[in-house]
Amino acid sequence: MNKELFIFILPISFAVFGLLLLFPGETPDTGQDSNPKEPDSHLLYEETFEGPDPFDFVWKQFPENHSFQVSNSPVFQGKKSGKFELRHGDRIVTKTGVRSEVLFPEQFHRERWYSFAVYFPSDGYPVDNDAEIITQWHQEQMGSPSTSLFVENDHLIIVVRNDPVFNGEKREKHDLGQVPKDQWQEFVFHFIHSNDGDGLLEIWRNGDKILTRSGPNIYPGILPKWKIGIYKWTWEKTKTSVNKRIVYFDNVRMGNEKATLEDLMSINSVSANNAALAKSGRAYHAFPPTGKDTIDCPGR
Ligand SMILES: [Ca+2]
Repeated sequence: MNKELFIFILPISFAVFGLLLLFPGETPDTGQDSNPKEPDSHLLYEETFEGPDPFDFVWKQFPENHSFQVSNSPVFQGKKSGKFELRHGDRIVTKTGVRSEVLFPEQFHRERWYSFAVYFPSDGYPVDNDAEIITQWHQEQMGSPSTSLFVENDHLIIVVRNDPVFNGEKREKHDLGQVPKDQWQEFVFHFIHSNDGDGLLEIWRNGDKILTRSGPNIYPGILPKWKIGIYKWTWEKTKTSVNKRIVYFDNVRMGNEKATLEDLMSINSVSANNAALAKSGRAYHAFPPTGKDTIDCPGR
């Protein structure tokens, strides 16, 4: 651009800019919302254990140094996982119960998605003659969790309570099969938390749907808070046949009401998942529900 033309255009440019500031008029519709009300992601929380401060968004209920550590092996994805360890004799850091757990923040919507990959090492998780909870949905001040995933007799068992008669007989149990040892399993839970007939609980394992349960799944009252880790109530008063429990978690996620199964799963199809795991030398195994009803222990 020559100098004369530049000197001619410059004041015109300033004048046009000034007029635009004084009279902005209609902004052309570009089809894009410059102030979106919803974030792009449907995930509210995600913990992969790859960052410097894992679980910085939860209440950590870790009584001892061994209660939680970031681990380099085994890992589900990335280079790190979360190792939860509970030993008989661990201090009690809440009102009751021997536990190494994290408590997620309160939610204000009845529909939520939850997921994690979990690994039970055969040397750190032998068969016990007692039960523990590895994830639960707990309504504050209401005793036993309304929904929880138990391990008892080496089986994974979903327990659902919806009656405020705490620790009573009104429990529904679904046996999800034998505890898979020395392999990663990814579980996805879709809830419509409700004490009424519109309640819903769906569960997938490694992309396969293993439970659909309609109907009430909480006590009347406030919405539950999510917990993962290890909670073993019996150890507060007595021993069991083991004195240590180790469970690894990875890719722990919570999705909002707009989330889908694909948002929660680490790999978006079972076939892709199996292919990826086969390539990495691991393999998923299906454990179809047996329907066996074994559990007879309270928990909170
Ligand atoms: Ca990881």
